Amino acid sequence: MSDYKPNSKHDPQAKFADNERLKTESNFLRGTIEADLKDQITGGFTADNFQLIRFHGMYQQDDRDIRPERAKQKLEPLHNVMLRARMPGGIIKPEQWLAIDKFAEEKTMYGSIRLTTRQTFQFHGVLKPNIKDMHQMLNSVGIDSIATAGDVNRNVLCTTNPVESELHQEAYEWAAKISEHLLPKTRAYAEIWLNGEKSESTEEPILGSTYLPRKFKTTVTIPPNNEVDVHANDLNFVAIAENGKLVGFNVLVGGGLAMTHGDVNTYPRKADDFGYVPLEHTLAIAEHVVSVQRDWGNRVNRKNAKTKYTLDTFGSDAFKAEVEKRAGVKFEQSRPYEFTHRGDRFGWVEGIDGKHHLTVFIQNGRILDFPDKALKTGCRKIAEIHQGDFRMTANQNLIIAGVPADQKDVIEHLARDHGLIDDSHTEQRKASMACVALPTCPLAMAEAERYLPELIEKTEALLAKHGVAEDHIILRVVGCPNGCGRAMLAEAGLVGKGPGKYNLYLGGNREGTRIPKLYLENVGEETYLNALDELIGRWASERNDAEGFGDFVIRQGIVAEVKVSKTDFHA
Ligand code: SRM
Ligand code: SF4
Repeated sequence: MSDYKPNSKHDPQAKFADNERLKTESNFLRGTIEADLKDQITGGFTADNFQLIRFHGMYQQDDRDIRPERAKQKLEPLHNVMLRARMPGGIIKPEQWLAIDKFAEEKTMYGSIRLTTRQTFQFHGVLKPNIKDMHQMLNSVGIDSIATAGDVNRNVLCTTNPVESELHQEAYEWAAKISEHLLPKTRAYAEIWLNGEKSESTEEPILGSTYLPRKFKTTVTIPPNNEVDVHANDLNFVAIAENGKLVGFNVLVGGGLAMTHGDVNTYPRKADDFGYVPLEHTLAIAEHVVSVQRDWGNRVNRKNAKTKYTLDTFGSDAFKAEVEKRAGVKFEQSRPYEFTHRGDRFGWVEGIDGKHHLTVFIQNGRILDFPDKALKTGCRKIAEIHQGDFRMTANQNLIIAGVPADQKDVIEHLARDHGLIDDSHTEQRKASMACVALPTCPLAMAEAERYLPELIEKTEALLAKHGVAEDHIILRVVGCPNGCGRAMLAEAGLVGKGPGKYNLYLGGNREGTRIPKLYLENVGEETYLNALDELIGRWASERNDAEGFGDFVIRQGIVAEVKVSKTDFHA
């Protein structure tokens, strides 16, 4: 179990965070969720259960647009839950799609399926009486939502690359194995949501009885595509292949993007390269990166509890040596690899197995029947006839994968008829991303998803004005500094500060290997668009061949490069 030495490197006087108490007292994540579920007086979950349902993949929310009106009427907020499914590698079968489509349509307040930046989907607006049915529906088609939130290892990402099918299949299998290996062992989920037999408390040999100090994120990545944004993750297995066969992984530890406005002890940070391990050590390494973080991570201050801070507190070398000691494995010298891009490859591609794969752009990942585009109906109609599978990308898009040649035409027709293929989308639109933010996210300080379409149009106009309409900037907007839309790896990232007010960060690169730096603080649209207008103008006329916007602003010294986050990010 955990050999966490209270505060050895952290504040020796401080008390543990309250989340530690609630995990300890939760009886392995059971709490009193079942009793709460029967309580009709409130639509919400009370006391510790509000946090504990997260470990089961749900967050309590309410629609912030209608909150003031309900308060005026002396009604409690319209409590509901958001559910996030566990989908290692983002692969979902057509029959599963049809089931989630039906549930979204019939039993959620918003009717949408929301693809996330971590290769899964969310339902928003599930009212209490429908929660158990939802889990049972998911279970009936082989989906669960265990550990997609809370202080555990989350949904494991894997590069969606159906083209090199063999390598991808192997990498995907590792993503699924790592996900299983690091899952909580408690039976709480089955007992509460699936009417499973009641059991006594459980052992958590990997996570420990108080689980991890904070959320933990893992990827399996196939270079040269860094679509999963490794530097947003605590633990990354970068695939190394020889003659098209996977032989092992370079292991990158300690990435993460969140910060708190005004708190210089928080910062986005890239992952450190620990070295190469052959395949057979993968699970041991995963287990012991987790176990060291479990035991050394800060359980006093949740704002400094993620692996990135543990590395900066103890030193990356000390952390790595402890992983080697516990796993009984020495990291070898890293094998060479390169990330060259991270966008999705839209349109059709043919895999080495002769199957065809269609990547479609889903703005903000929001699958819904919009007045001008019936995206949800289109996906449903495709699922009704599709013989392959769907893959959700880490850029909130969707791949209709494994299509035999004789079905290509019919799928393309359906996609076009329902707006899933739209040739008018610019490169800029396809390179832009936002987090959910308002109205469902309780932490949003400014709009993101609802603002993105307008911002894209304005950015497209600036590119056109400077004669570079065919080019793009990796542009990301987030409603607060938690950074769920990964603005802290964008070439231009807007981070919400207050209604209509953002910080503008510049200088990430196209490969996703550089953290951007603050350029403008707490400004409104006019100010940041004027700044972008000037900088895009300079970029268009002064850039080197094919130089990305982020590289340009660094080369020109418009912002300083962030090399070591701890010292450079706030300097
Ligand atoms: Fe996130 C919290 C949405 C990816 C960092 N995130 C939230 C919550 C649950 C708000 C809350 O705690 O009540 C948001 C729910 C909004 C809603 O209404 O749906 C939320 N995060 C999302 C999603 C849906 C954004 C999206 O538009 O796709 C992504 C779901 C991923 C998934 O399927 O698991 C999402 N969140 C991320 C990422 C990006 C990534 O992982 O690639 C990050 C930054 C990377 C990182 O972790 O450093 C991210 N979310 C956070 C944080 C800050 C964590 C920290 O280190 O301090 C929070 C707040 C927290 O944990 O306290 C948060
Ligand atoms: Fe909510 Fe902030 Fe995450 Fe956006 S970045 S979804 S506003 S927590």
